[in-house]
Amino acid sequence: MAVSLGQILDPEAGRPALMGVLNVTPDSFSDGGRFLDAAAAVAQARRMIDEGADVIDIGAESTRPGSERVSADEQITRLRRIVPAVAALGALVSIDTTRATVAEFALDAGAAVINDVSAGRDDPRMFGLAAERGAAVVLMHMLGEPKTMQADPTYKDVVAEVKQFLAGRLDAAAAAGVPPERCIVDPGIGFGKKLQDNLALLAGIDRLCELGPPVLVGPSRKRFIGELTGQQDAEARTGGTIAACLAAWRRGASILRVHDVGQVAQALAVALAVEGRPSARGLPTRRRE
Ligand code: HH2
Repeated sequence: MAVSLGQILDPEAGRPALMGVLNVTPDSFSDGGRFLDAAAAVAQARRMIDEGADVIDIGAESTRPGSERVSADEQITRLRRIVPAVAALGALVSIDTTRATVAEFALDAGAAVINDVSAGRDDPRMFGLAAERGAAVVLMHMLGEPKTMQADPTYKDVVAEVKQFLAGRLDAAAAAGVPPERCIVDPGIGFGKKLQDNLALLAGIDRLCELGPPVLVGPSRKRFIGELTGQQDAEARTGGTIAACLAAWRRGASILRVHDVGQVAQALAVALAVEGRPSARGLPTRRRE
């Protein structure tokens, strides 16, 4: 199924799309172990859709700082029952993986978006697969790899460097047959970034928008919120998540990747209403073909 990003983005309404996070992992930083069970995972997906999620992003490998790699076979084992069941709910499904074998399994099971936090660098087959299958691809910036990325990330001008990296990955994707119209770019909040880097990137979203494709941001529950607020419990960082999402949206972000879909949707409904935007009445409605 060739994906048109118009399925999830609605520029006329002026509201961003919401990507609900579903981690089918024992070790994700904020919800590890909660959705390993297929019934619990599908119930969570249904809840996020009811709360206004446009896309459900399913991942079977944690990429938290210091995390260990998970083999493609193990990822597929974790995903086997869950991807088809979530796709059957009618949601657009995104697969959060850097391995083409896992992405291929998910596309066969009903996913339409590949969320590759390595932006096609981990698996040389990823862009070819996306081209062949007409999938949309999220290209995310990461400095280093999850195991070591927070050791001492250093930038001269983080926004310029991330922008240049993403421009290069858009070129690589296009060369492999994935046009920019099927790409989404993401600064990779928390992936090899210090606090000031994350803040500069959120403040600099408008510069990333100049690349052309929609910009996705994933600040949800992340460590920088704890650093700013002292909140050590990741699940209690919803307020900080909402503030980061609204700041990014005001600067042009089109897709917000979040765990707490209902709370973020509520915040957006109010923010949109204050701005007099057309979709201000009620919570967001999903757009599908
Ligand atoms: N963040 C995480 C995972 N995948 N994908 C994109 N495109 N952007 C992000 O910012 C992003 C992502 C990390 O968050 P989470 O999935 O909650 O944790 P974990 O990696 O521990 O499973």
